[in-house]
Amino acid sequence: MSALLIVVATALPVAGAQVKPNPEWLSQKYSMFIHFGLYSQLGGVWNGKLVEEGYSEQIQSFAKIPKEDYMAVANGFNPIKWNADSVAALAKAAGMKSIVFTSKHHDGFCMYHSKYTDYNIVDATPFKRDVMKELADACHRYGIKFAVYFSLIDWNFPGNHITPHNADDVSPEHHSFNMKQVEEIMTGYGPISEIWFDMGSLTSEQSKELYDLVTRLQPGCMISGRLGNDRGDFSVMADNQIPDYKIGTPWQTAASFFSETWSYRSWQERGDIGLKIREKLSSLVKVVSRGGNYLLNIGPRGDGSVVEFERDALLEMGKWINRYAEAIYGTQANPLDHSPVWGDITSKGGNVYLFVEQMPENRVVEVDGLVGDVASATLMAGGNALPVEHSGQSVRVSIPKDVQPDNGFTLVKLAFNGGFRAVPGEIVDTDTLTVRNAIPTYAYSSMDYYSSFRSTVGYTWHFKSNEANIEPHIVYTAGNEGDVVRIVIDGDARNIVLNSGEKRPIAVGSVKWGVPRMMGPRWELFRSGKVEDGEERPMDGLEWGKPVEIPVGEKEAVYVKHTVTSDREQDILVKFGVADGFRILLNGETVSMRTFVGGLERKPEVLMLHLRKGDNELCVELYNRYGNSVEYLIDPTIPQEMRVLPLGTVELAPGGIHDCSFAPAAPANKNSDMGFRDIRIEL
Ligand code: H79
Repeated sequence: MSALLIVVATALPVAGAQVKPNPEWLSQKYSMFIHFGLYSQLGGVWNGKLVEEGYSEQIQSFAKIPKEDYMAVANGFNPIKWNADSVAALAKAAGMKSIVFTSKHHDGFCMYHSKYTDYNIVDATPFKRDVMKELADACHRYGIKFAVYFSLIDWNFPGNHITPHNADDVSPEHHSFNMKQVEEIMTGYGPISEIWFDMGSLTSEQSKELYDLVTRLQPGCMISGRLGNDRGDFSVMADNQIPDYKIGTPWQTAASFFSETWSYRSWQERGDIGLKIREKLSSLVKVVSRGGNYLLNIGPRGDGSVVEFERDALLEMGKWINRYAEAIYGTQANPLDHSPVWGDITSKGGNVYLFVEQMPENRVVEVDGLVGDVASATLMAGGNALPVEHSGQSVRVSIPKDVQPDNGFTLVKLAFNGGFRAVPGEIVDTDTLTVRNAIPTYAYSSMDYYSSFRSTVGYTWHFKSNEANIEPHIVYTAGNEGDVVRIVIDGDARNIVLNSGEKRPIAVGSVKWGVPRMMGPRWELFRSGKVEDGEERPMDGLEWGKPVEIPVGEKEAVYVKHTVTSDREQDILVKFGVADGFRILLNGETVSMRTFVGGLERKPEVLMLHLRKGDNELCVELYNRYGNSVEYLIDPTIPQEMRVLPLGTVELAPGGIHDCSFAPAAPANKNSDMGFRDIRIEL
């Protein structure tokens, strides 16, 4: 135990100013992404043919352009219309707070003056100007934060090949080249607000080395989750994806103007600009109301000019954003634990901002779950007071008939005297807090681009009680023996070591296990494979509780399947060995999905399986990212008992509704799923 605690103590940040997560980054909300590179010169056309497959910035891959031919494009790359000041000015007018610029994309061509390769804008083109330096300087002049995109794969690096997935390994030579380039970027371009690592599939050490390098050179620089192995400071959703849930850790959605491409495509059908503006504003509002930053991309032409359609849309969006700046910048996510049917919500201080996108038929906008003294409801366009009723926890604002939406939205500001309180939508009314009646705190785990998923890093409950004191107990499985968890009840926080809990048997009926079957190994990115298709064979020689070593290549998965026949509907406890990626499915439903690549302690999981009467299909996916084997271990013969620990006396705050939260006390990693599938708190 003490060893764990020492590790925890050294991982804590040094006292003083908060460096990460960078508060300035968290408040940005809206930024510009720029895809500008050699590919911009081709504009989605090769040898006179439109290249329709894939993104245009990856035209070298999708048009199968020979390396020499692609490199020769540099001889004609002369973006004389590039004007860094006007780009920074555009971002500013658009309401964007930072610019993320492609220093190097997958093609390996550097848009800055790298001293480690001549394949760069200064040494390889007639233009001979460091466009990235010009942009960094312009940003700093205009008060816009400067940030860089950096591809972790590089098709131009000696020995590398183009793959269809871009989730390539990075050789030691290539990694040290990346390290040197990241160092020159971090030291030659002034303060960098974020580094947007992209693609590749790094080893844990490579991810950590890059993380440490950036943090050493620029401690406040936020690092994208696409660095892999759950090492990022902020999570990046898959391209153009907006989560429909709130995320408890810093996150961002990167979006392209057109889903087909990020970089300039000369033949792109752009459609109606008004519709595009509404689409992108709608995305911005969704992202901000869920607590994220929205990064919207432009793809300048090969001559360096900004496409007028994109410029005009950004300027129009900027006017809208400036009209409603108060409801966007410096705000918090929707305080409620649900999104209303009519749109989205942000909040700041004692104010709540309603973004009405689907005007209700009766033009009454209802917010359910806010308690406080409503001072006023104001139509943000024009500032007129609106009729408002407040009863209990429900606020209803009437929108007059003559109010027209502004680019799809009607914005209402609700001001409260002395602040408001958000009432939880779900209140547990049994005396057991379980994973099923919890409100999860989500993060976003990313071993690599494909092996990314919504992870759970904590639970919250709201429960009813009129007692002044309670004596709660925590119930856990043997798999969590030794873990340290943090439980906060009505502000009373305590760290609990899950140690020597009293044993509480669970009743078990008759269960029969069929002959296990095995599928694979087969090449896969974690959780991309379908567990139902694939050839199965009987797995011989498996003994309960004895690890079996299965040879597996890197990025291969094996699946072990069991038919479990139960004489009744019942819960059983089963112990499983884990792997780099670990997923358990019971009757087609995921029971647990975790990765163990971000520094988490690797130990067997004990999971409760809820069997139905009759046959149950259990499938265990073991994904191997590193090394050359996985160990399969399963043991249903472990003692069928939970562990129970008293938490001591907890004083409840006055009032009938109380809060409880649960999380690991010092998670090795903020993004990785925490496990604890079967935790319970008995009140
Ligand atoms: O720079 C942009 C992309 O070029 C880069 N990330 C963003 C910010 C990226 N590289 N690889 N990937 C994203 C993975 C994308 C894979 C796919 Fe597809 C997107 C598979 C299917 C949709 C690309 C587009 C391949 C086929 C169509």
